Amino acid sequence: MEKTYIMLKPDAIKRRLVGNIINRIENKGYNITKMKMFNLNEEILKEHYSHLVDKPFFPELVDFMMSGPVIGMIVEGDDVVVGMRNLMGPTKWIEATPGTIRGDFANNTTENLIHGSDSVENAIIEIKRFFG
Ligand code: DAT
Ligand code: MG
Repeated sequence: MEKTYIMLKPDAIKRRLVGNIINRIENKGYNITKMKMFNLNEEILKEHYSHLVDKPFFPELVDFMMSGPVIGMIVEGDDVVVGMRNLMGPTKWIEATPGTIRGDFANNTTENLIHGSDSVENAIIEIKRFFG
């Protein structure tokens, strides 16, 4: 069964959207097989967002991701990597259509509620990074 790494960002927790988002994942038929709440640090964020370290918004992204706890989870299902990206909606909130998590709840590109691995290859790396 395919696996992906999902992370509910600090805004999802602050806005009390955790239950709503988990409902969507479960309603889709995916299984959450591991889950933990924890705090990120700058070192792990530089690794996790290594493709973005040179972007002007990187400091803002790090501050936001460290502004409160996150919930990391492993989600399993057929084609779950693409399936979860579809449930999440695209990165830019303005492009995310209603019905998606970002489309329904995000109004800011940085604070977009949820992370999901963008490929099967990265899912394996991210699961190892956050669950060992
Ligand atoms: P995604 O989270 O959809 O995989 P990404 O990996 O390109 O997108 O970027 C990681 C996070 O960085 C994204 O969820 C929010 C933030 N981000 C990306 N592009 C941004 C931008 N142009 N301005 C502000 N924040 C941005
Ligand atoms: Mg990404």
